[in-house]
Amino acid sequence: MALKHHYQFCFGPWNISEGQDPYGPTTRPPQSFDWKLSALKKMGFDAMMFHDDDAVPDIDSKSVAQIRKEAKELKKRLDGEGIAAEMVAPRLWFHPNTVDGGYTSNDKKHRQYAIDRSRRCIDIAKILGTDLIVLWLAREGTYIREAKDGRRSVDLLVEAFDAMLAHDKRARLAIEPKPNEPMDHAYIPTIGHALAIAQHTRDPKRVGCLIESAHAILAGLDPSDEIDFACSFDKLWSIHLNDQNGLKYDQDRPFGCTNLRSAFDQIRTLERNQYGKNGEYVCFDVHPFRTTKVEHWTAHLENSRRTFLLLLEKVRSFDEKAARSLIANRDYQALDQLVIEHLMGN
Ligand code: GLO
Ligand code: MG
Repeated sequence: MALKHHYQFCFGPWNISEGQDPYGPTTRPPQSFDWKLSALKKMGFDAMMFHDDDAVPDIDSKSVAQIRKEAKELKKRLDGEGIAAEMVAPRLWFHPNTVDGGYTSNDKKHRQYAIDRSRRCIDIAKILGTDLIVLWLAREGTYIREAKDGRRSVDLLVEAFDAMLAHDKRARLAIEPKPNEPMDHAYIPTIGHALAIAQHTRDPKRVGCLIESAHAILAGLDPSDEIDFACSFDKLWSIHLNDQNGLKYDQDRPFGCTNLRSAFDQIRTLERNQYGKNGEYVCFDVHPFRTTKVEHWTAHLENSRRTFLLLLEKVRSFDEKAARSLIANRDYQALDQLVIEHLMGN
């Protein structure tokens, strides 16, 4: 019998990627947005994540009126398919104006571009029926420490967040921290930083966070601790589950691929915090391996969800009573083995 649960799943069009890396070209042909949307539906996912220019392609060449018109058309299509938009994120890392960062660029005109584009992103989100704006602050950092003034960058980030909060009184900003890549160092590397900067804004209640497993690992942190920390502030508004093998380039491996025990801990923490009960989604920010053939193109998404659900069973069948008594006796050695054997099916 299928496991009863309340989780709703989603992914973004960029998660059906073509295999390009810094050392070589794509290994799979590009697929249309329509194809990706129908793949999502076929696989039975509930929602799609969007960058602003996933929703309205070539956004920079379009007027505000045109952007709104296209967003409305997309909303109609999503409604027709029964697919929700989980969030919209301004893609502030492609355009020449964002080479030196968006909100923290040293060029005033470029900072203005980033804020204007973020406002358009918020307009799109509103039309698509979501109040959630995800801010992965890709280029808000430096390659060399002397290039920017760190203190000023914090002020500039707050200024930009305030402009977004003022633009739409209902919009909520979920900051997605990542310590590095593409930058050497990012200004908001962890959930602690995200929640601290929220307090500086004009409406801290509307600034929360999104945890990505791989990003926490890259920061040398335990993703489940990051989850607990964010949840203790009621600020975990979205999550990107995936996996990461050590401190390397950002790998976006299938959920559970590298560290099953960590994946188990992440779900256990989500369960304990009742994540998803307020409509938050479980998103898989995963990519196919470069070697993946076209006919296996979406397996990483279905597999991530399958692993999630199998581990959810493991979480629910874990002997919490036995764990509690081992904890009471400070027998963490036996607790360790209890977890290991449970995961191995004993
Ligand atoms: C990259 C990020 C990226 C974001 C996405 C949404 O490391 O994880 O995939 O999640 O662009 O803003
Ligand atoms: Mg992500």
